[in-house]
Amino acid sequence: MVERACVESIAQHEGQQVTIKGWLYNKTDKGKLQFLLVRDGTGIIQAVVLEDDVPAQTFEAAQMATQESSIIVSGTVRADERAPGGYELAVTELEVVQLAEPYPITPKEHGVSFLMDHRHLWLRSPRQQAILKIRAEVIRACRDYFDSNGFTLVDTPILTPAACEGTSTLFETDYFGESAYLAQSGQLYSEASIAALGKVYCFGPTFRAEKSKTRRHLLEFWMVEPEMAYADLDDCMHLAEEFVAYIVQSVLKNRKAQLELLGRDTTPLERVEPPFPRMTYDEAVEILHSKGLDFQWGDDFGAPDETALAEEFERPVLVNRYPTQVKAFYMEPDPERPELSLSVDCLAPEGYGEIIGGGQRIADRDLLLQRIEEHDLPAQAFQWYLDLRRYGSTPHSGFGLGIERTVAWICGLEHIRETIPFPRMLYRIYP
Ligand code: NSS
Repeated sequence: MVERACVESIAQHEGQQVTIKGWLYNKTDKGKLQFLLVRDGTGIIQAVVLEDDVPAQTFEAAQMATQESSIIVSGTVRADERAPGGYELAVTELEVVQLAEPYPITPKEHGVSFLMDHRHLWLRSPRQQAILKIRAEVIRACRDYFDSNGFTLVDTPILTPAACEGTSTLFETDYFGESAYLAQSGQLYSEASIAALGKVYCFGPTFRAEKSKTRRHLLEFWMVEPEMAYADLDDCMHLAEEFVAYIVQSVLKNRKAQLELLGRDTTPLERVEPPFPRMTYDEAVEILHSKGLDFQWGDDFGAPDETALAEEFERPVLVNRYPTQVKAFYMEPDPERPELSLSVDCLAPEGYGEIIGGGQRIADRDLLLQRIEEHDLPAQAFQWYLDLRRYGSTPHSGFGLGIERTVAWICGLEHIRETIPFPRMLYRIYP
């Protein structure tokens, strides 16, 4: 039996006979020589089929194999400087498992809408593979950070009776005759869990019926949300900077090859170390005005404003104390200036903008009820949430980090659609 190998670790097999199971990425026909580029999910290797070295049948199979055919190749691994990756396979056997039909995605340029229609195939391209690997590393780093810093994972529900982040982006569904909504955030349930566990995080898909098409918005995205009892806004900002830096450093360390494949300049990422610069909303508005932007105090920042602010710094910046009116109902007011909330957004540099939103939550039941009413939310659906302020309420804080925006920034992508295997966007639910 020939040992099965994967391309990623092919160097360990130099001089040995191995089998690689994968797909034909590309082929160069040189008459008596066929150069097959075989990919197996871990990398791409050149497999050389020489007519004189193999049975006629094997050579014919190599000649016939089409782009993306599933193939199994066996042969000897040899070092060759000219081969991409430094090693090639001198083929002795080749089996075509399935002969692929003419593949729709060719090396020529395709339009975005064509690629999106073929997302199930587009995922196979080296660039998409690299992004998916970085995404997986970002998620691994998120879990690793919280798991090793005293946070307990809690899984919060997807079907919920009420809104967390405003009623305008709710996805409604029928729950046996009652209305239910897909979760916009797990936060409210994490807040319940901290009284049991102290420090928790939830991680899962979240849903928002965003009616605008932008390069930063998805209708389904993944969010990781830590929540801490006995923690104020400063604790929250401290956690955010440590956490973001950990994610970036993990990707730099473990996904160097993928960043390189994407052509990502890693210099700005290498600077992502705590502490991050901090500024208040008021200071941010001054910066916008000094840059000549027409911004009204009291509004929320739009994408161009965030870009202008983030440009001022080389590291992510923590903008805090937004006006209460632009933030969600649960934000604790600043005791010194109640028109402001103890909220924080983390804006990524290089024009990427908000990747984190969070802050300190209202601890007092009466104020929370007042806010629920002011926001026209159905108080009935929030009784359990109000209960948390009746039985051992504490100052507490947390935030949510959007995985896709973080991946877009770290990878240096122009649009969020490439950061998730199957993006859900306005008017697109296929494939
Ligand atoms: O609305 S957030 O600012 N905050 C929350 O949902 C809080 N409930 C989180 C918490 O405190 N536990 O969203 C948080 C992040 C935001 O900074 C983005 O990175 C991401 O979630 N986000 C999105 N990513 C992609 N697409 C859309 N539509 C989107 N909305 C938010």
